[in-house]
Amino acid sequence: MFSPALRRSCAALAAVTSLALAATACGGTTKNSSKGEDTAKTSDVKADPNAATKKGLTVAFLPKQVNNPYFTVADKGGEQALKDLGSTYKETGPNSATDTSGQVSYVNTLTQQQVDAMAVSAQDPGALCTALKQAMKNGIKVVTYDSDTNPECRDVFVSQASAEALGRTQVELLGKQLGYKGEIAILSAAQTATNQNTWIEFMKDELKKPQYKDMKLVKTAYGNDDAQQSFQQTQGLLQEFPKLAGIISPTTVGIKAAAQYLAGSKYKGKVKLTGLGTPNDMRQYVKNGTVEGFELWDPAKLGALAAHAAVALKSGQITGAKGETFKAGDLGSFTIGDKGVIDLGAPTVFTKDNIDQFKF
Ligand code: RAM
Repeated sequence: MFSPALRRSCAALAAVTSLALAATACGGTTKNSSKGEDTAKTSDVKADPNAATKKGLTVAFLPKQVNNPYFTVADKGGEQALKDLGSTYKETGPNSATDTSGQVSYVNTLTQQQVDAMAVSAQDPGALCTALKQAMKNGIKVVTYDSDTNPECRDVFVSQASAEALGRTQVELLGKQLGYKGEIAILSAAQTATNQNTWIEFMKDELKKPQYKDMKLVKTAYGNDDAQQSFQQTQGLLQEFPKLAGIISPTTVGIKAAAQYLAGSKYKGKVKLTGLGTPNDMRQYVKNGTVEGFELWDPAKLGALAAHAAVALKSGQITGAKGETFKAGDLGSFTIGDKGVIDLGAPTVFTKDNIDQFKF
């Protein structure tokens, strides 16, 4: 749409002036003809599924948190896929899962650097929106993966699995382990995390079904995807609710810390724990009887799918509209669903019977 020189000056202008001024001067707003709204997305452009896959692109991964082993694995998947596609990978991001302003700064820096696309796991659904819209106005494709923003702030969201299925199945797993009885708590990540909050809404809805009438959610605690805070929050839950029967922790950092606390306490094997964890983190707790079962998707495949989606967008094979399909290498073909969501597939439940088959 813009010449490289104009794009460069627009990005430079955005860096030194107010975003609104830069947007006006660069005329970056595209009309969404179907809705008659101003949008940063180029939704009037048609996808060409047969367009050649572009090479030599730079795709940046911006996870919620860089020192979280889950994102290390996910982003490595993205790196490998980009290598296979002949493009370049880079990763940048905050150390803490509650540093939303840090994430905003990283988005702005990537915009100034004029990457071709970015894959972002958002700490908050709205906080990154102004920065991401500015990126899209500069021709950068925006993929959210793992944790979404509001839909208008990105081109597509690469989701680990259906959010509804993830929320409901975690309650089912705990229900079975508890004989459908007792007080339960949730140990989540950051209070603003889009992915955890969406799953928790479905958990609450699942708990309304008759089979859960004797299970009561007494509290949702937040460990902020920090090992120490998550450990302390688990300890706090058991002090506050001495009759607590079970915990769901829909975060790899949270479930590991909760397992560590339970394993060293009198509650080991008595208070049930499930949620979302990596097999590598949880293996010892499954083997020592602290945890019976939990679930997750393959994070490397999630990262790889995000990379493929970014390159397909930049190549013009997809625009983010419902019904468009694209190929993602060994992962197969994917179709974009409602609100630009692409689902990776069904998660795996890990127990002592299968955990040794999984090495991530
Ligand atoms: C943590 C993060 C991530 C989530 C996983 C399950 O690593 O919160 O966003 O998807 O857990």
